Amino acid sequence: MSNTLEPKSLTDSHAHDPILEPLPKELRRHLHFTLDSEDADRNAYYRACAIAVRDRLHRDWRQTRGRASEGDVRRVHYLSLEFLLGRSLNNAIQNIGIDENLRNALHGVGLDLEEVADVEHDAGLGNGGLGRLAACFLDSCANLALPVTGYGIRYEFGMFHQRIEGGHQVEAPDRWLRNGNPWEIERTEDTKTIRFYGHTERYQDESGRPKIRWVATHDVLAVPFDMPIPGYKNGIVNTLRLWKSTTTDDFDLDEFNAGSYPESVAKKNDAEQISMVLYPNDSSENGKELRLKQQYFLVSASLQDVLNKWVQKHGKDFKDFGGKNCFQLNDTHPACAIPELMRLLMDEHGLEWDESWEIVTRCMAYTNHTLLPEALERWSVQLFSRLLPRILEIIYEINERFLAMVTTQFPDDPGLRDRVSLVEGGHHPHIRMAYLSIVGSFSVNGVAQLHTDLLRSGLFADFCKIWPTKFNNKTNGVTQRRWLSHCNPDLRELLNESIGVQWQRDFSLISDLAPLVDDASFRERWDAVKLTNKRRLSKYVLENTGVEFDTNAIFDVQVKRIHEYKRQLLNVLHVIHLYDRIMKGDTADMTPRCVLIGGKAAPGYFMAKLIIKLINEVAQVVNSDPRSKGLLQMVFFPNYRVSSMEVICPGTELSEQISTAGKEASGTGNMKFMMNGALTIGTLDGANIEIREKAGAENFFLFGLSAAEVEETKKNYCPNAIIGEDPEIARVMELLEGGLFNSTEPGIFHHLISGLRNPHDQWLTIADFRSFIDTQRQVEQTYQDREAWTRMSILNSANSGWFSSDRTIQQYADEIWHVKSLNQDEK
Ligand code: 26V
Repeated sequence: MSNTLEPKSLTDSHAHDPILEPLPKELRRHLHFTLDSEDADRNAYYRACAIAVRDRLHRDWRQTRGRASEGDVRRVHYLSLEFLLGRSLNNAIQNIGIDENLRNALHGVGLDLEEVADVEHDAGLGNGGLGRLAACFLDSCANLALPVTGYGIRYEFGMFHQRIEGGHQVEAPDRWLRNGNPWEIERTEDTKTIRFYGHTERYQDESGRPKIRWVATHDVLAVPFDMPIPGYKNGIVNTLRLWKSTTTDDFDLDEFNAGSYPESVAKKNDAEQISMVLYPNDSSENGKELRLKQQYFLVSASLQDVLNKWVQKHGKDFKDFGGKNCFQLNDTHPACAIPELMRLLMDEHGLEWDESWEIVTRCMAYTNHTLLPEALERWSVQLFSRLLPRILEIIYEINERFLAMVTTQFPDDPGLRDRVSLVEGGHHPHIRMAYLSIVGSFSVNGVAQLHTDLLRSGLFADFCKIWPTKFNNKTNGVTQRRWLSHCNPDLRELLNESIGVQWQRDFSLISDLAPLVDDASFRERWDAVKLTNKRRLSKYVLENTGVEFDTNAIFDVQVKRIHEYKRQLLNVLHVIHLYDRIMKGDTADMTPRCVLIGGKAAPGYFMAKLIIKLINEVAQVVNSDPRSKGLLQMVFFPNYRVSSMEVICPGTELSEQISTAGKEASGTGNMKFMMNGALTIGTLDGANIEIREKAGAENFFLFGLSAAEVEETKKNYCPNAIIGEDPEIARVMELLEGGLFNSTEPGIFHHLISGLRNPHDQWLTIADFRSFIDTQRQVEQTYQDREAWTRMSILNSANSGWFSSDRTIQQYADEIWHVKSLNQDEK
């Protein structure tokens, strides 16, 4: 059973505060008193459960806070504009080991735990990979008992809800807080004031030193809400602190006194807008003022929080601040932390430039998550000077001093200065946030080996010449507790029985699975688990799309944000090819296949939305043709989110990781599928390369151009020639161009088609199509050899130990943060 870990583990009795009653009694008490609920339905019970579980985390939460501050240990603050947490109930009860207790308590009142847990709305405070990574990292930090606090924004509206109407994506607001959030605790006593606008002025302090102050500002309040992050049966509960914006009390006093009460109340809206909505964009930067406000709001509130606590303990002695604190910047979004910490130290705490800079560059570390030029943040100087005048002055000074250093140290490279300047010149100068992040940090890391190599040799080559040792790799990982143990309970039980239960804490132990490939009865059980998960997925697909997947077919899945570089279009072209084979009657050795594609498109991303439309139209044609029966089905899964992946990944057999090589920084969905025994069809991109290395090349379906070949091919790319010479590809284009999938809406796919045929197509879809078709054929053949497939599946899981975020976080802790486990002595 999952809750029979070693003695140090928390059973319910350990989690049991002396002032708490047994669970069934607590549930009744919360229904009756806390919620005053007349109904005893699953909604009411979900809330009662959540409160009861939160109560059980409480004592450890307080103790963890105490231990981290008492010991004067080095601490980490993970700054991120996104934390894509998903649901908390199941995660919390598993981590503190009360899952069976709660199941029984609910059973006693005629309810099913799964049904009750299903009431919880996902906390969708992120777009995709970057935000989900932050959530997996928090889980791993708690598991490893590291003193790490997450800092983010408590968006009122998370990632939008996606519906499909007439094949098109329709966005609706995500009011995830509508029924309240039982996991958060508001801490008004830690409220901070954040400044915007105004101007700076020079003055002399009491001792006659020249100083600068930022005046005539419009201030906003930041109120923190804390969420508990429980470790896995280790007595640790860390904190995610999310800031909500609100108006200052004195903000509108003049207007208020002048009798304009409604106007002064209306201003409240301005302030509250800052934390109102998550930007649903994960590539193109649009320079919106509100977005920069969000970034500075998060950074200023979080830094003030850390500094206030420091001053309470150490007074104005900042000598050791850099030695005891580390800020990890999740991409450049919180890059203002660099000038803001300079400002706070100099303007608020009286330090000089040099000592402040010494502190800042000792405690900032930056993670880059993308090579796509359009996703690199640049902010107009004009906007900066209006919104954050003091911060801009500091950035200018950082730049001046940096460029002076460059000129002295690299006299032989006169062009270097301009190339590395934090300010991009021209008529409308901009601040390059990635460059600011590099200059202000002691560590810069990429998120997979290839990605880090490409950063070193390409985007950041000049900086690598200046500071070669700053750059390092930390290949991403995912938490096996959510992405295997919780989401795949049947596999969890099979693993527990076969290799013991410790893999949930130490995932390197999953390698103990490998010898079991030769055990026929184990393989049979492995297949049985997969079948159960395929049935569960099939039911879920039916409920959400109206299409019933045939569980005899191979389940082929691509779920992720919709983006041209991720090439969902290549996947669709392959489905069209299979459909063509069906129409031609070329089906003798065809393996039945169910294709699922899911993901959200940024609301302003025209091509991505068109791809969604095409997927829906192809699905419609394929599914309604009786000739496809038993051979091919396809769906677009609507509103793909964390909780849908929890059903999708256990039931998947083939994981599609088909981005143009050199474009996907890492990928993390690829790791979730691997753990759950799916085989990957993929390019040599991001972490796929490491997945293939660990799984063994013979257990991975590789296709397509490498990153280096992509660059070569671009020099002389003729998609029309490839199409002309390959009848199967030509036929796919013919079906697409002939209007088979848009018979009532002529011409709508014109932009997709001309993109494919364009010699400047950056994504080289046609270049990789033949190789993709051939490799998919190999997939089909392998699948027909059931034993071979099962062996490959087991070996993929067995070799996925490296992709636990526990491993990633241990590397951050050892190599960047230099922090130790709070449970060190007990180890
Ligand atoms: C960029 C922007 C720019 C416009 C405003 C909103 C916004 C929000 C997020 C982003 C960052 C996108 C970068 C990103 O999500 N990268 C993904 O990071 C994953 C975790 O490291 C990685 O696995 C994926 O390969 C990478 O695409």
